[in-house]
Amino acid sequence: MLPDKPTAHVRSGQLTCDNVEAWSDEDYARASGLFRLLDENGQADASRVPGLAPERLVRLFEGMLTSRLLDEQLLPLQRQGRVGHYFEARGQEAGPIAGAEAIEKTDYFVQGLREGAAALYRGLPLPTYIAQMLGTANDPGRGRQMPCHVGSAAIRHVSTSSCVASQIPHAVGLAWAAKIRKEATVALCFFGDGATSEDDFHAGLNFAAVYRVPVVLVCQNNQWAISTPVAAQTCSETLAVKGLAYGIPSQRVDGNDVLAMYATVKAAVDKAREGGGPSFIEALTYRLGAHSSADDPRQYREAGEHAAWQKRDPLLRFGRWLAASDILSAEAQAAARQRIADEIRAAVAAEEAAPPPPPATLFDDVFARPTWLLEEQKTTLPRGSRRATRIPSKDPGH
Ligand SMILES: Cc1ncc(C[n+]2csc(CCOP(=O)(O)OP(=O)(O)O)c2C)c(N)n1
Ligand SMILES: [Mg+2]
Repeated sequence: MLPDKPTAHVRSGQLTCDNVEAWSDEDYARASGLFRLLDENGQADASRVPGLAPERLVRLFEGMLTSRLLDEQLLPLQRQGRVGHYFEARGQEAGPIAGAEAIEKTDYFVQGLREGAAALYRGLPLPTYIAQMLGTANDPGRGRQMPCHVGSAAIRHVSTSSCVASQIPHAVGLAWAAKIRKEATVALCFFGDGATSEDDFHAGLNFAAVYRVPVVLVCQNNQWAISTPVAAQTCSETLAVKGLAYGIPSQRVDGNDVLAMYATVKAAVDKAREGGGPSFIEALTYRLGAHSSADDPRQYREAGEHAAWQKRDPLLRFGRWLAASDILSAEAQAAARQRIADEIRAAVAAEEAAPPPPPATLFDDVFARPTWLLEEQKTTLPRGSRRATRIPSKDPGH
């Protein structure tokens, strides 16, 4: 699907770029057009649908639904002061779940702000995910990160680091390390349209192309970076054409079409694994919710725009196709909604009963071998602060 040029090689320690050919009209059309398999009414040409078993297609739907239901339950908890801050993924679920399906356990998923549900899809237990949201003692990150910053070494899911675009060099570095070690590992990295104006984006793409690393870069173009519309973000025709400038095969895809996203990411991942180098994918989508729980998009968006994109909801489109294809009926979809919503409610209830991380854990994971200074500070923790108390959270903004 994505072409395999230009090529750059590192030969005997020396970097050389050769065989650099101009992009063809076809390559350019991939980056400036819009690849889609499911139309806006949820219909698809059966001969073009990726050959996934029905169980995988159901799993994709349930993965997207889980993301949606987490938003439906956790944003209200933020409003009640029970979660510190929240970033919804509503409307953008297709890309991350398709990506999670397209990679292997040994690959890295490097998320941006709104792809946490991909960690659940790749095996993170739901209670651990909720523990991160609430910052309880069961959070492997020991409550040190903002909510929605889930990470897990066990499943190779890299937490977002809050600084927009900083995950791009991280993902490129992971992929480069895999290449040096001759491991068949791919890094799949997500970021937003706003990230494409950051220096880390430019450095990351350039490095990825020159060193031909096995990274797949997915830009979730949800058309807004807080209140900045994408038209004010760039003068490029599309975001995907930026990839071509760095020598990276690039494709623009309907990001609300989970089948097109899966087909595109899978092709790019397979190519990267076979030594074909990086790919750049622009996923055209829309942020149906606010930027975060500290934002009100009514201040800067037209109501009509939102209504139009609600009709292109990725869950509705895929749900219609699954029902029409006799893979998952509307009733079965409603039952899945009920079951997953109950699981989330139960996980939240259980985790709200858990204590916060003990203050002494502040000293853990700072150095592999703690310094004498940290050891001393740990022993001198004031008595009163050894027992943690839960403080009702005030949204810090982001
Ligand atoms: C380097 C940096 N600049 C600014 C911010 C504040 N900020 C947080 S998210 C965001 C917008 C990001 O937009 P985009 O990349 O399109 O991702 P989206 O929020 O749409 O998913 C900004 C400006 C930040 N976190 N880091
Ligand atoms: Mg954006």
